[in-house]
Amino acid sequence: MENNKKIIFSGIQPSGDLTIGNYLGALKNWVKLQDQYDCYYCVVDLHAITVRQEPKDLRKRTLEVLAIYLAAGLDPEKNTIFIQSHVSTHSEAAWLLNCYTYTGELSRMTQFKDKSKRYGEATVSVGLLDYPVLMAADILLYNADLVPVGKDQTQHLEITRDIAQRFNNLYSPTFTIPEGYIPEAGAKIMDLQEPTKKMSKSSDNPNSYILIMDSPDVIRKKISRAVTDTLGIVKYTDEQPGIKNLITIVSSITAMNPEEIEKKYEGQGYAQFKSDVADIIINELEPIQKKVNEFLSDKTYLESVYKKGAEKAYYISNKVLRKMQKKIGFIPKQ
Ligand code: AQP
Repeated sequence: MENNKKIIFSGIQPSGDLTIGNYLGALKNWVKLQDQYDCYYCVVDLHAITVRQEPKDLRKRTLEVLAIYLAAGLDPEKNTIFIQSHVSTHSEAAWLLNCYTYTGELSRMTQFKDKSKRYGEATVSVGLLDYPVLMAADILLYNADLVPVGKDQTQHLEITRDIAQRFNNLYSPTFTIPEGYIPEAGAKIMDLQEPTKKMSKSSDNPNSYILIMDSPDVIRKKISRAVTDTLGIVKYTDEQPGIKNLITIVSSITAMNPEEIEKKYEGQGYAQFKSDVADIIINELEPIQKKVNEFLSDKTYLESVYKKGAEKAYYISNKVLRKMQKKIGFIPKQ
């Protein structure tokens, strides 16, 4: 369906169980965009295998992530929701774009440097180095105008823009040059144990994150163990990164601003605040968890969603892929 809405592309890797970082930083905002934009939301399983995945876990998580997209409120009638590996144009376009990307550009990426350090240089795959090129293919194949990204992903978006410009200059205008889209309520949620680091689903320490599917008891325990400080004042300041992070979480769930939250807990210690933070998270997640479980028990429905999404995504992206092939000088199939 052609329309004049701006196009958005985004995705989450099924590389671990999703955290409230993924929910508050990405999903909750995606839901707000679905009426205003033409959105493509993808479960990026091809990206997930840039680090080793257990096949049965990957299979299970891919469906779980899809169920979470739906449970969080993404409507498959309004958005194109699909699984990346079902749409072969992504891998094909990534190969082509590889030939317009320099190894120097890729080896400078912070995520590549961080993950290579973490997993050990000897086991770093070419796929991990190539991650940004696949991401460029994802975005450029749909001529996305906007890409909602967290701060951690802005470098990758820059490289997407560089690759697109390079291709456009070499041949003729082919790709829309995408812009980053940082939503107003786009919070960055930090690690509960090391609040100067971002909360990450692949962290080795389960106390560092809250999963979307964590039970109320687990959420209470993790919040009560969250690192704070000895000042005893609920204040939104860089000097108290742990408390600041908890305020950010409350603020992005309740829409109360940090000043209102500070005021509410004036003169109280951290115990009451932490107990309320846990309740707020539990209340937000409980209905989503219930829906996730309902979706997961209806595999036929999930299948119908991802099949329909992949068909539409293939149709749109194949047009752009063919344009790329033609400009490069490949002989058309028919
Ligand atoms: N802590 C966070 N705060 C705000 N937003 C976050 N996102 C992730 N963590 C936070 C946003 O979620 C989207 C999808 O992320 P991804 O799964 O593609 O990869 P990621 O950003 O690398 O997320 P993780 O959890 O840290 O994954 P791993 O550990 O596998 O690398 C993005 O929009 C991201 O900004």
